[in-house]
Amino acid sequence: MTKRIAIIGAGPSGLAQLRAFQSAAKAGAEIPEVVCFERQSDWGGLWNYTWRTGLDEHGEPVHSSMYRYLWSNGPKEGLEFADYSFEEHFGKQIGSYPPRAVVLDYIEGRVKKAGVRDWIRFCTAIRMVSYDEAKGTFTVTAHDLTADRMYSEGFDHVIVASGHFSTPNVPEFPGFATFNGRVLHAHDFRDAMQFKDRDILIVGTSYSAEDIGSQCWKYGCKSVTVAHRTAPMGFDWPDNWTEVPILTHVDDDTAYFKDGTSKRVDAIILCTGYKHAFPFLPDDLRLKTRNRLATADLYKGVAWVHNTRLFYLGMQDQWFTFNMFDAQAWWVRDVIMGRISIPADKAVLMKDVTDRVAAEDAGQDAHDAIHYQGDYVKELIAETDYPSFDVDGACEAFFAWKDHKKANIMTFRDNAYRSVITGTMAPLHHTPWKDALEDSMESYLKS
Ligand code: FAD
Ligand code: NA7
Repeated sequence: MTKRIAIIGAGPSGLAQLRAFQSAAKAGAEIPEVVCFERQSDWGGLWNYTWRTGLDEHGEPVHSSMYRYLWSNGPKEGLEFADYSFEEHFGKQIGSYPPRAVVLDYIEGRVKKAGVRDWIRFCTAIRMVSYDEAKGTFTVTAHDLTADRMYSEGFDHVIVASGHFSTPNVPEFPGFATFNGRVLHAHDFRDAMQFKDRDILIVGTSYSAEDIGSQCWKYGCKSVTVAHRTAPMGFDWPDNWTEVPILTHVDDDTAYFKDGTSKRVDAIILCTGYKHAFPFLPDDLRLKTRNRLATADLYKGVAWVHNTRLFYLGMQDQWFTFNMFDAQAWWVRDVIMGRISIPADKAVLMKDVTDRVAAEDAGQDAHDAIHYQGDYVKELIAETDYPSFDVDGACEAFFAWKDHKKANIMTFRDNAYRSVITGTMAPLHHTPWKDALEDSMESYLKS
């Protein structure tokens, strides 16, 4: 009997898995039956922008954390698919920091070409997965949101590709309940124009803090104050930016900080990260991990050590994204197709996890972290037929990007890098990022 595989989520990770199986089929292999369940009405995961916040049209939690005017926050040369270049998709080389719509178009291009859309059941939320030890199979319970019908089916393997930047981590600070301005998490941030001429406070110092603050600055907010718990970001910010220690409390219109200073603000945006959340998984199958490069309990970063018929994709914190998801998806495919075997001894699997954690912890800085994840991508690729590419070259693009950010945080997106897939140099974009207020795909792709 043909094996049945369930993939949960049709974002970049789930789509990588579909492409991995399709490429094996194209090469003449017999592949299992693959069913991908996607809660949203379209593919693309976080890249599928919605104006909605809170609950969607079906009463489901809105998945996307992306916002208008979002441009890639790292160079596209670090994420390019090895089997589908930007040049193949757009018919020419394009700038290095494409806006969201351009990235989504690229993601879609590869899976449209592969013809895997029919493998996806859209508007279908997974409600529960359980494992039958005696049969060695999973029962997956799905909710067809359009027909409002629940049903269960059996699968030999489950691949969780539901993302982990969607369920917000929302700390509370004293006074929030009576603050007269708006308090929101980055997950619900949609349009920087809403903060034009406003004084905003951002809590957090990572990508969301940096980028949402930069968006608000670009679209004309009056001032940006960023409160850090651990350390300031330390970039050379524009004059109307201030970095302060963590918030202690707020009153009706003013935020107070640990160093005794205070600032009147109109809105507080909590850029305080996300939680790995899998409400559809029981305790024995549910990953619990911090947002880090070496996750807990995943052999080779993907196979659930407590039941290696279950896989997770893309659960790491991310320098590498699309090409890392590909490396994982090809590797998982090959385990399922019997081309790679996973050791039976759980102690060996656990040692793999602890070794990865120790190797990440041994790194001193971002440079080491980028190399660490690059090496992980190389390790997986070496075991499959995913087209090998110059991963070290992609690391170089990340290092140059870090330097450009350090030199000027508001102009780093005006740089260009060389593709490690096609070897061609990206063109410099026609308009500096700070002046490119209109960022449709059409305007970005004008040469
Ligand atoms: P997701 O994109 O989150 O997709 C998961 C999918 O699973 C979704 O479609 C969701 O609807 C579905 N799903 C979830 N639960 C269920 C369920 N119960 N049943 C059925 N389906 C379900 N990366 C970059 O490379 N460059 C960037 O510039 C960049 N910017 C980012 C900006 C923001 C604000 C955020 C939050 C992330 C950004 N990322 C960026 C990182 C991002 O994580 C990856 O690019 C990518 O989207 C991860 O893909 P994924 O498929 O693992 O998860
Ligand atoms: P990250 O990268 O997980 O960062 C979370 C930030 O939130 C980080 O600066 C944390 O500070 C801060 N944080 C978390 N909890 C608190 C509390 N309680 N108080 C103050 N500060 C807090 O999330 P991002 O949203 O920035 O990025 C996620 C993805 O979105 C990423 O892949 C990007 O591409 C886009 P800490 O340093 O721990 O003190």
